[in-house]
Amino acid sequence: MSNVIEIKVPDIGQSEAVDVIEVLVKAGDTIAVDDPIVTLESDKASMDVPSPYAGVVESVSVKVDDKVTEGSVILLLKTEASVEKPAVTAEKIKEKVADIPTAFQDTNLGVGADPRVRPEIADNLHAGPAVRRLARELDLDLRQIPATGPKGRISKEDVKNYVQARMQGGGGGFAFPAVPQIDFSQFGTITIEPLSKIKKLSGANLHRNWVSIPHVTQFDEADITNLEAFRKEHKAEVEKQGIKLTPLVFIMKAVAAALKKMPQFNASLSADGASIILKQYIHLGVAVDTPNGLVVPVVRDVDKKSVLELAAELASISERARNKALKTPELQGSSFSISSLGGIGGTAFTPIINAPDVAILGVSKSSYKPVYDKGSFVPRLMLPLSLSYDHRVIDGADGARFCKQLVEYIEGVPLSL
Ligand code: CAO
Repeated sequence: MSNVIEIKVPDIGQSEAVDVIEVLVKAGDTIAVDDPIVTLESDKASMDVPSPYAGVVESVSVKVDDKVTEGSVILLLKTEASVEKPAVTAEKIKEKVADIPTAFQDTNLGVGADPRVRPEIADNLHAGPAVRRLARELDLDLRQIPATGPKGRISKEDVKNYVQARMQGGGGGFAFPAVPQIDFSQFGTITIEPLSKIKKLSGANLHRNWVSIPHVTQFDEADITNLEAFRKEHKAEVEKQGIKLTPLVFIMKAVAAALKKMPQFNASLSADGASIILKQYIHLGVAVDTPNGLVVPVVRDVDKKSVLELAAELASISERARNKALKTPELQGSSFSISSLGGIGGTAFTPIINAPDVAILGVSKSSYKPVYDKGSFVPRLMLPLSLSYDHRVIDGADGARFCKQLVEYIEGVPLSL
C-alpha cells in the first residue's frame, strides 16, 4: 500500500537555520533512496540532503533562498516503502560533504593543478555540491565560471551557460580523433609503469593550457659574459653561507624589471575573455624538476628581494619541492613563470604557458659564441631565451619588444648581491 509522507530536514549537526540554495527535484519526479533532493548551505559548508525513501514527489514545500532547520518539511513523497525509521542521519550527510576533496596542489603551470579539485579550496567560492560535482565531471575550473546566483553563488545554469559559451566560442564542430588503442606487446616486450600523481595532475593542466591558449614563442639571446664573471667571482664566498648562486636569480631580477616596464605580461585574461587583469605584484612561478614530475612553486615579490635572498629562497623551495614538502599556498599565485633548463642543456624550447599567467620564459644553456663587435668577432657567453605568450592578450610586436627589453635588463642587471 502506498503512503504519502513528509520528507523533513534531518539532523544536520547544527541548530541555526540554513539556506536552501538548490531544489533538485519537482512534483512528479520519481526518486530513489539517497537521491539528493535539496542543497542546503550554512556559513561553513554546503550539503545535499538525500531522500530517505524511494517514491514519487507529490509536491515540494521549499524554494531557493528559504531558510530551514531540522524538521522543516522539504516535500511530500508518495512511497511504497515502510516508513518506520528515516534513513538519513547527520553522519550520512557529513559523509557526503566529506566526499568533496578539500585540498589540491596548484602548481599553475598546470602543474599539479588539477582543475577538478581546484574549486573546492577556493575560500570564497559559493557553489553547492551538485554544482561542484557537475564541474568536476565536466573537468571545469569553477573559478572561471561567472556566478549569477545570490551572494555570488554559481548555479547549475551558470555552469551550463559557461559550457555553451565555450562550445560556441571554440568548438566549431571540431573534435579530436581518438588515440588508437594499440597492444604494443605484439611488437616486442613491454613493461607498464603507472604515472605519478603529480604527472597525472600536471598532464591534465598542461594539456588544457596547450589546447586552450594560442601560444607564440619568441626566441632571443642575452650576453651574460659580465654577469657570469661576477657570479663566479662571488660563488665561493656565497657558498660559505650555504647559498648556491646560479644565473637564474639574476635572470629573475631582470624579468621582474621587464614585467614592471611591460605589465601586460604580468597579467591574466578575465574568465569572459573581455578584459585583462594586471597584477601589481611580481610573483614568479619557477618550474622545478623533481623525481615525481614537474612542480612550480612560487617566489613572491621578486622585485623587492635581493639576489642573495632569491638564491636562498630558490634553493629552499626547490629542495622542498623535491621532498614533497611544499605547502599549498607556495604553489599558488604566480603572475609569470620561468622554466630554466639551462643547468641541463639545450639551445631553445617552447614552454607551455602556466595559465592563468599569460606568458612564460624558457631559459636554455648558455654557451660561448662569436659576436661581431667593432669590426671583429669576440667570444661572448650567450644565454638563449624562449618566451611563450598568449596571443589573445599579447601581440607579436610586444612579444618581440618584451624580449628585447629583457635582454637589455639581463645584460645590465645590477651586479650586486
Ligand atoms: N646556462 C648555463 N649554465 C647554467 C644555466 C644556464 N642557463 N643555468 C644554470 N646553470 C648552471 C648553474 O650555474 C649550475 O652550475 P654551477 O654549480 O657550476 O654554478 C648548474 O647549471 C646547475 O644549476 P641548477 O639547475 O641546480 O640551478 P638553477 O638555479 O639554474 O635552477 C631549478 C634551479 C630548480 C630551476 C632547476 O634545478 C630545475 O629544476 N630546472 C628544471 C626545470 C624544468 O624541469 N623545466 C621544464 C618545465 S616544462 O616540462
